[in-house]
Amino acid sequence: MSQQGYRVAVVGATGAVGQQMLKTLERLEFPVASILPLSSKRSAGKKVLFKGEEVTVEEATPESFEGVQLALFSAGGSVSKALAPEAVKRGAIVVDNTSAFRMDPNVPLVVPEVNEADLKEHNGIIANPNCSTIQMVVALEPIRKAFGLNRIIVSTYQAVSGAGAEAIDEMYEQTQQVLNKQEVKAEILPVGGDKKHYQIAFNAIPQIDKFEENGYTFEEMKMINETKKIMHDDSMQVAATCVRLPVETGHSESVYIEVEKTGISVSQIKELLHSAQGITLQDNPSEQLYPMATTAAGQDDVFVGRIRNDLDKDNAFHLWIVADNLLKGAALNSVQIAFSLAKLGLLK
Ligand code: L14
Repeated sequence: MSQQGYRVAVVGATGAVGQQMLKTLERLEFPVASILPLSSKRSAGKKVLFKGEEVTVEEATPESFEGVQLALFSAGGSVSKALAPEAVKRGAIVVDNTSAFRMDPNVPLVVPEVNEADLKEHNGIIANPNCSTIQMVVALEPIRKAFGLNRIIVSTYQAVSGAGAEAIDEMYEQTQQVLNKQEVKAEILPVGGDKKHYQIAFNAIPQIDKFEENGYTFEEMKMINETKKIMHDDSMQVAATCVRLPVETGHSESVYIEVEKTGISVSQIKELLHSAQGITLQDNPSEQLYPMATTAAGQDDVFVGRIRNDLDKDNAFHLWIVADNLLKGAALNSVQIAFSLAKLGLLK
């Protein structure tokens, strides 16, 4: 680190997550000596704001990373696959927010509240987990540590901003089209690259990312595989159903868990989560207090509420978990990884 900090590149700087990365670096005062916003050729030349200054976005090439110490990637998996190794070759540490390297056994997959120590095993690239995975493991790790965790069944209610800035525009345009009684145009959601597109306005779509052979979507399999990797437990039973809603920002999750210990009470779980790092407990039915996307949006914490005992199974519980998918689900977690790397002496 030079006296003032690190040279930091943000790849995908004009995107929904890239924009939040710049804002979060600034807001949390990460030691940035100089910022390098990078993008595809298409967005190069645009300006982004960093610490009150306009900075011109450059096209990302292998040579862009000369002299860069930290590179935050969020420009899609193919960009990461092509350029992250180039950045590492030139001495940068990469924090990658795509699914390109997450399940690579040589790449730590990190949520600092859960498995910060895994960073020590890095080989230049650190993967930032999927947004839905991050908020779930933050909320469940204190429970797993204290009581053991045998099984997770999750259904998600995911915001459109996870699919990018263009998907947000599509939702608003469709909403206007419905209100104006015009024909609704669907060109992006559920998945940009898939064959069919469906209206998201006033709808709920049970598809996020493409389908795999086994009938699950990639998003669902990401949640399943990433959770086991982050929690270091391949034998944990995990199932997921991922659904897109017409919410701009904030993923919600209905989560069923079975803990290992018997005789655990709801108030014990509440007590744990109340004092846990990065979690805000919002759970008071008599006051109608519970987490919602609209109140979690713009916040750093993961919000947990609606904690109940299962009525048929003694060691089972239901929870409702909400977080800002662009912040803790993406940009904030990446910046927290950067802080952890600096703290552990892993950033040169
Ligand atoms: O795996 O469309 O990081 O909401 C997270 C957002 C995949 C797409 C990931 C979405 C992405 C997803």
